Amino acid sequence: MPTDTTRALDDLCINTIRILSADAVQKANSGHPGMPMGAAAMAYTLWTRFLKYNPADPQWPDRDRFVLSVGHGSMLLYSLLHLTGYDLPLAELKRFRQWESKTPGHPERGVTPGVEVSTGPLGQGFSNGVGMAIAEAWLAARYNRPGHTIVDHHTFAICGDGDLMEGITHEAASLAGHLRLGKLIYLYDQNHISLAGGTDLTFTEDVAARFDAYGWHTRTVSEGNDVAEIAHALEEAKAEDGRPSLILVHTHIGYGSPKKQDTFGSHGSPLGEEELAATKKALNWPTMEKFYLPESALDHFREALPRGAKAQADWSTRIEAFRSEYPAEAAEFAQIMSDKLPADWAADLPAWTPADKPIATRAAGGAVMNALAKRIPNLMGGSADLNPSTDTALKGLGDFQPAEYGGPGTQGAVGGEWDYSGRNVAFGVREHAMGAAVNGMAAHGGILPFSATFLVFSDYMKPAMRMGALSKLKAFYVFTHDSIGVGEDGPTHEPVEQLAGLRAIPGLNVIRPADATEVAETWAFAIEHNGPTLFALTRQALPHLDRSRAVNPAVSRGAYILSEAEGGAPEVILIGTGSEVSLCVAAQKNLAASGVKARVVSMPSWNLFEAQSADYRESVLPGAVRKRVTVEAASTLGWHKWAADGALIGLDRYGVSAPGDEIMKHLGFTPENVAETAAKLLKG
Ligand SMILES: Cc1ncc(C[n+]2csc(CCOP(=O)(O)OP(=O)(O)O)c2C)c(N)n1
Ligand SMILES: [Mg+2]
Repeated sequence: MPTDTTRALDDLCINTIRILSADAVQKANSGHPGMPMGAAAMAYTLWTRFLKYNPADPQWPDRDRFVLSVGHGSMLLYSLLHLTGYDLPLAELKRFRQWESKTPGHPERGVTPGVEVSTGPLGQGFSNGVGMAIAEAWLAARYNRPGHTIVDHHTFAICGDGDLMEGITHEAASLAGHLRLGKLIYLYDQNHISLAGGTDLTFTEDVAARFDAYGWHTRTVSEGNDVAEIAHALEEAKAEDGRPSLILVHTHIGYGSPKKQDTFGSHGSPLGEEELAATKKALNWPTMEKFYLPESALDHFREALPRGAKAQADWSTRIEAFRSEYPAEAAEFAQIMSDKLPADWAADLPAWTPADKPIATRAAGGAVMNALAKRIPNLMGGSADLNPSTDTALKGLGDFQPAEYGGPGTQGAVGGEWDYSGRNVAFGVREHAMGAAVNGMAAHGGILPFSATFLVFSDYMKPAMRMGALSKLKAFYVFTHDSIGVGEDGPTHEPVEQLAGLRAIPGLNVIRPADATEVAETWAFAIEHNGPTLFALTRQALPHLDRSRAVNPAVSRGAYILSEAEGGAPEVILIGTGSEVSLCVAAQKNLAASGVKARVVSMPSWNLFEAQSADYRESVLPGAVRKRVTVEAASTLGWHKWAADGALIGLDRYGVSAPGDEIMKHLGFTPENVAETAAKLLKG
């Protein structure tokens, strides 16, 4: 039983989180005080009694992962990070939400030590956590040996009503339940208030029943300020290793504020000086002084430092023992955890020649991924129920599944081991959660994760990819069926405007390779690059391009001269991407027959080209050659940037259901149309 003194210390610590958060929001005159005040007790209990972390080494590989899915409650996390001794001085909390502070409005990975993922768009953090738990389970299955447990940590999150309303968490929770991710433990800050009112306006389902149905372990904590009750629920959740856990904690938003507690008024605005003072009084806070931290509370929080150092030292001892018995495995583990590649990672990359039979770039992608996966042990991922179409199965490398359920005989199983060591994740028809889970796998560390689906469904994944790009996560988003070349499935399945939107995402490398060789180069770029890469691959077969007249062909440069004009300087430049590059090559021949000198530029990636030197860009697209034809079976939005005084061949309408090659012809994607358009330009 807790003594009165421990209770008093608990209360003091919990109030320290509340007041510190409210003070910082007040000083910034901006932010969300209610959430930290309501969830302070659960956060305190987790961070002082359960969470395994070392504030002195935020990157320690075997730390528990903590995700604040309710990113608007960022001051809760910043308070915890400061109080427990991370490198986040109080001065930074005093600069909450200010220019270049380490305490941005919502947590941002890479800005604040101890922030695992950027959160704010509700539902993303919840779903990142599922990816983190996948990563942990895979690493544990691959590296732990009897007597050597070197990967053994939990993923905790605090989520809120908003998270659980979002569709993405329905997908992610369903997936986590299916996968039986027992080391996933979520605290749900169930305060019945969201931004614009009470949840009786919007959200009245039985959340526990819903999660029970997903196969989660659920438990309700009826008094959200009761440390003992919260601790008991967390113990129970930790003991439950066959199911993820959701602990529904009944809390009061804005707890302690006489006028604003339990109101949506405390959700997203400072309490106000008067109400802040009244809150301090109501909570028996000893002073009105701002940013006051009681010494005994700080001392108690700072016990995290020796505790964390000891936990990490114990782990280091275990790693040493592992290394002496399993040197090769230990070396591989060290390599992947430090995000390094094996020296021979590219050794098996396939190569093609123009004489080879045409193949779809999705098929080339599959061949390349399988070659990479043989050498790169931590390349893993899967598709949203599209393995037969995306060609992204890693053959024979196992199905990431709970060993006790189903089995390798299951229809659609990739083959190999059927357990958490499997490298193929069946994400199911859950694109949005797939994107966020892949981000979580990347953020966890130790995994090079990929997702796969049709390009048209990138719309279902885009919010997650935006977060991946913002956070510079090394993730591979593979998309196939990248144009009207899809054919018979028709306009619902034929992307038009997607590329334009995706290209507008800062930090996302969008690459649309033109043939199998460019696919291999795209993968090679992605594997070595820090940050996310998006692949746009075809369903239909494409010829292998002849590079005998190319100048420094390299996808990594974004665009290059694939086929230089014969007989002198080019009069016109034909710029294509993906499946349309071979049309440009054929058009070049047509034009040459009538004496027109045309250069063909393959432009797999706008953003990579933009990153080149001005000299290089000028060498590919000389300012003096202003007649250009751009060819892409997608929206023309943005192509004016490259076309100078030229013409755009694109698709500013929906596609059609018909055989793909017929659609291409009817909608103007033919060598003849490209050549005629160029000829007209030159005449005009
Ligand atoms: C995807 C998304 N939609 C909308 C918002 C804006 N928003 C921020 S917090 C919030 C309400 C969240 O409610 P809840 O999780 O209950 O948080 P609480 O009010 O309890 O702190 C909304 C709508 C957002 N951040 N992300
Ligand atoms: Mg709420």
